[in-house]
Amino acid sequence: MNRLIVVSNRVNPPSGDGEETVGGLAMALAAALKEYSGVWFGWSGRTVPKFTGELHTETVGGVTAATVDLEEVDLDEYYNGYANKTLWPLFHYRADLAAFDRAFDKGYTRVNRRFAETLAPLVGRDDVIWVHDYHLIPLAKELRALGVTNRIGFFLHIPWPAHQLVVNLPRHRQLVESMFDYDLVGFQTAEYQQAFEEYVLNEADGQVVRPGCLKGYGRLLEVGAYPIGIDAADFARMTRSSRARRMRDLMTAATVFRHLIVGVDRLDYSKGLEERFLGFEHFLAQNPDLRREVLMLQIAPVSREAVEAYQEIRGRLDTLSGRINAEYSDVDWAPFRYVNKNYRRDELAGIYGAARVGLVTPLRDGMNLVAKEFVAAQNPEDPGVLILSRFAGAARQMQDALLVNPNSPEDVADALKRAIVMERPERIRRWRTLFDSVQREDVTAWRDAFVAALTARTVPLKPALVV
Ligand code: ADQ
Repeated sequence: MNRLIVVSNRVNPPSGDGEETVGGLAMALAAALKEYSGVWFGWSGRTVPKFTGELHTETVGGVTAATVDLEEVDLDEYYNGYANKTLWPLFHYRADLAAFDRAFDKGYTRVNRRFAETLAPLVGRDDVIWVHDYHLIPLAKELRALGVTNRIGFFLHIPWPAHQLVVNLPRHRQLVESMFDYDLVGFQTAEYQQAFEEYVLNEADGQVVRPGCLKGYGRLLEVGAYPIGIDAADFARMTRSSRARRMRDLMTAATVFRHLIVGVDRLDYSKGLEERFLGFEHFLAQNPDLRREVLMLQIAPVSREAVEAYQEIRGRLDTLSGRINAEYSDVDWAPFRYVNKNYRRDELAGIYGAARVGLVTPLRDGMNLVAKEFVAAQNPEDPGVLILSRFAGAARQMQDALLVNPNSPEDVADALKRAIVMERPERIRRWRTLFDSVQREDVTAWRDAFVAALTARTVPLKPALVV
């Protein structure tokens, strides 16, 4: 391999000062690219009246960022449209929120073509291309059409849903067929991989040639599960930083004689925030003796504000958090703090470190990196307890968390009580197993496993026609 070319919708090269932008994908790729003198290609985040394909390049921290501007209509149809109003809700089991609009579909194809046309001239003979996430599923197809024969891999950061959901997409066949233009497609968990295989078997009359190799649409495709991790070493270093310590002290002082319960999520309906708030409310109602012993802090910076479903959930959360505090607060005390702000990662590490409970209860989540960050930030001598949704991809690896059904306020309330009263030996025992896996299955292991599989000889070079 000459260079690794990473392609994702947004490009966030590491600034190295702990102030990286929010978003699990950005965090993971920044860490992954550190070791390669790689190129990171994607949208600049800017719009222009007319698409020109002009490339902006900048080298930051050993990574060359190459970005391109899009038109306003691209943003509406491709990013806010097909990606975030069609694929995101559907792949998170919210078919009720999914919009099916042919203009979105066209915009999605157009932007993927524009990306391919801008990227193709940059690709050297031995470069390996690694495409990320649901915004760019058809990118390999567009690159192949332009004669790019390099190895191209794709990693899906969100769930691949059950077959019955995928068929809701008006052009699901074309979308899945375009995935066969990759050499390797990676999923977060074996469950998502199986769901994809099931689709191919049922809808494409495909077959599993051998484990991890599918035949469909007359072609072969390697597939695999590559659970993403965090940069555990860097996170541990950040946990010891002066900013993290200051934040931890601040939070500890703000919660004397009380246990801190913390949630950190982008404000997204898939993260189960409403259900979590109801779970906390139920806990307060059911446990009058423990009420004054806890403070719940929910950090949820707003995201995707141009999409109506996000505006609506924001309104509902404001109402619910107000209701909980109005019902249970006293003159000297309030049970709930709800903050719509971004924090530096070192500050987040400090907040996690001060918490007795990490409450991570998405309704669906490809993986969930907050769960792993929470574990990495704990004090080994007196660790907090992770409460984790069984519907997060991370639940597979994190069986020593308290696993809950995020849809059930009673389940969440019971787990909160259990976590609050849990004795130190049990907390240490559970944390140790979790921490071992967070360290072992970190972002470097994820990257190495994917890149090794993509560059391995068994992966067919495309176009691979099967007769
Ligand atoms: P996300 O849906 O963004 O990622 P997640 O994996 O939890 O979800 O990552 C969120 C990241 O943003 C974490 O690193 C967290 O620390 C950070 N963050 C959240 N709130 C913050 C705040 N207020 N201030 C600063 N940082 C904040 C998508 C998928 C996930 C998958 C990742 C990576 O939806 O399922 O785990 O990609 O593959």
